[in-house]
Amino acid sequence: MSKNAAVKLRYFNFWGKAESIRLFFEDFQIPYVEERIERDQWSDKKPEYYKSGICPFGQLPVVSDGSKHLAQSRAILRYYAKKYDGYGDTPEQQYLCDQAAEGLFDYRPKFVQLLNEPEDKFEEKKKAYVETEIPIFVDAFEGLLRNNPEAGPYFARPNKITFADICVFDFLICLIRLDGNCLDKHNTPLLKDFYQRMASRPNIIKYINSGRRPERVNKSKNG
Ligand SMILES: N[C@@H](CCC(=O)N[C@@H](CS)C(=O)NCC(=O)O)C(=O)O
Repeated sequence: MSKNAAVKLRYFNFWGKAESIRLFFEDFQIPYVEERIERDQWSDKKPEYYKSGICPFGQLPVVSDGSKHLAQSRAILRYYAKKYDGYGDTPEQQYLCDQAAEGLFDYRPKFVQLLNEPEDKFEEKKKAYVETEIPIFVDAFEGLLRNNPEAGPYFARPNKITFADICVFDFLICLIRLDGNCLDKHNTPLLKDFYQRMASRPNIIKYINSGRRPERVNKSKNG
């Protein structure tokens, strides 16, 4: 990352809604710097960032790029994806990209709800999530890969990844943290192959091993 990068990502010190953006910047080698805000600093920073226009919705993540402040995690991802060849080449590929990315976001709320469970309930709720929710997700995403072989081994276009692949990979890492065998036990060979390809990308490996990655998935102790 360049110290003089014009792109600055502001978010909390966990993965949350920013980790797909971080992974995208890392994989596509887009130089950026970060401001990671601790939760106890946020009540002071929020009104300041809102009034100054840095946070148009009073929320994070935001990316400051030159004189512009970009909000909404999915809009941010799409913007950089379009700019740096991380979207589809054709309307059909762009559709596949959006289908996977939007489909994925439908599955996130239950995952976040699980992490936000009280600590004493977490193990019990996690067991139920691993048994019922993960199979539903991995089966649906195996189906996307199986039914769109023209894009294989990725979700939107062959040979070159897109932001949708980054988003799915980001979420698969979260699921594997809950159940290390989830890609082995549900008959999802295409999804497993996809995960392994993503996990072996040199820039991804470099980032994951860099020590720069936040430790927590979200603000809760379960994360
Ligand atoms: N739709 C927005 C939601 C952003 C959002 O919910 N941000 C949360 C953190 S994940 C936040 O800023 N919470 C603090 C607050 O609302 O004051 C996006 O995708 O970027």
